[in-house]
Amino acid sequence: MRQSYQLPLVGLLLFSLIPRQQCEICEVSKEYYTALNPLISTMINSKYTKGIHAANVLLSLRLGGILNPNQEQQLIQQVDTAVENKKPSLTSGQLALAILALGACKGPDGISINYSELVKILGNKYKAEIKNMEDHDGNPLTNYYQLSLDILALCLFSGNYSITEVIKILDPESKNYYFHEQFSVDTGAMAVLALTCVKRSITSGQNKIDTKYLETIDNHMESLIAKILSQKKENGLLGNIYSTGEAMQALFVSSDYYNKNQWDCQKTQAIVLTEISQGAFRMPTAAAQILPALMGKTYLDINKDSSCVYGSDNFNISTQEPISVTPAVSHSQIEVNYSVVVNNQIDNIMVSVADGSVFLDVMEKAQKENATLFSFTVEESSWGPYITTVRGIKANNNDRTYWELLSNGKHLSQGVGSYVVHAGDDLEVRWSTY
Ligand code: CBY
Repeated sequence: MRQSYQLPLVGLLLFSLIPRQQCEICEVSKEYYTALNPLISTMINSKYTKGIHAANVLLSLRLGGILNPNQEQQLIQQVDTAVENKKPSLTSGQLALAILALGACKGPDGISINYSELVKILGNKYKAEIKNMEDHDGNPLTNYYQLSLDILALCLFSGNYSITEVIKILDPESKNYYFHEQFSVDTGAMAVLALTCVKRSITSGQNKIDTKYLETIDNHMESLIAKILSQKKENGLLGNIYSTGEAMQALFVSSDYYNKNQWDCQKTQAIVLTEISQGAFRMPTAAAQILPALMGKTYLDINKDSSCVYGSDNFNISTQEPISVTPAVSHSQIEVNYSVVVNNQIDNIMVSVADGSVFLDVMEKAQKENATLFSFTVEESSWGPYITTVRGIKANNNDRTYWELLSNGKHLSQGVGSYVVHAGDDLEVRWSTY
């Protein structure tokens, strides 16, 4: 064999010997991309009143290479304007998500984003989260899902953060991974993505001193992955349907930390595809959080220096009927029981609402009938309305309190704007500690 033929072979051999960060990705094959159309039309047709809530959608569509430059520009504008107008009032995670979305890839030209300024502000918001933990019994201003988004964005966009602090914060034993003693798969998954970024930056970096942290990071990841896998359900879901997409991303980037037989990616993918066809992802944010994993992408593919991909021909978006967010409300009325529970005090009322109504409609009806007992306030979140106060009692992250939603005694996995009530339901908002 002549030398010129041998060279590529030698190269291939050497390449296979280089230790790689293990990535085991299962993605929907292109022939089945039509199954993803409902997600894409939900996202493209979503009309967010607050631009910042579009960040998740923008990030997801850019990672998937789905938009054309025109659609992309519109969404960028929306997110960018929201960031500029609202900078001081954004939570750390909202800003982190906006940075990830705006810098997901390098666009053709258009508006240039001043990352360094935004990343500096994020660094300050992240510091404020840690300060709050010091002052309030380890409780951040927001939550660990957002702190992980912060670390991920600071890590991917060369912001300032201390590795020792990250290791301390993201310790798998922290109470902040749990709500009602239940491990939050969404939170754990985001922490794994953040830790993976930090780990990669240490291994590819110049600073050899930092390599001493690798072992602790490995231990954290191994433990978090075990906790995520312990929430694997018989049908393949990881946590619930809304945490599965991000958990898949975490498992894609960390196959070094579990055995192949511990997770059947195809099974998880199959149940998600079934749920898509049954309309489980009508919320744009829900659609945005599941899509990357189905296309074999993760938030670690974000790279502000690599060119964006546009308008995949595999999708035929324009002809798609948008899925309406609110299910059809019929004229027939149903009766439900609604109660507000504070410690041992229960106040309840029977209300009748149109069939197909959501939890929020019930609360509004109850408020109309008795404003003293059933008054409440909501805030718009990227997952729809979020109850902040009931009868003037306010949720507070410093003491881990919130208004919990239940139906027939069971904790709901949907918010007030999306949970469709059934005749005879026993609905409850309960003053709880998570
Ligand atoms: N995002 C965040 O900051 C939210 C992070 C998150 C882990 C999030 C779930 C996961 C995600 N993928 O976005 C989260 N929820 C948190 C942290 C919280 C807490 C918020 C307060 C805090 N410390 O920041 C808290 C109080 C424990 C919480 N979620 C409450 C609730 C209930 C809201 C009730 C209300 N007052 O309106 C509710 C409805 C549960 C209940 N039965 O009371 C709830 N959450 C649900 C259902 C959800 C899921 C939403 C699913 C859906 N289809 O609507 C969720 C995806 C999410 C949003 N919560 Co929380 C979790 C899941 O089921 N997989 C970052 C920011 C930039 O956007």
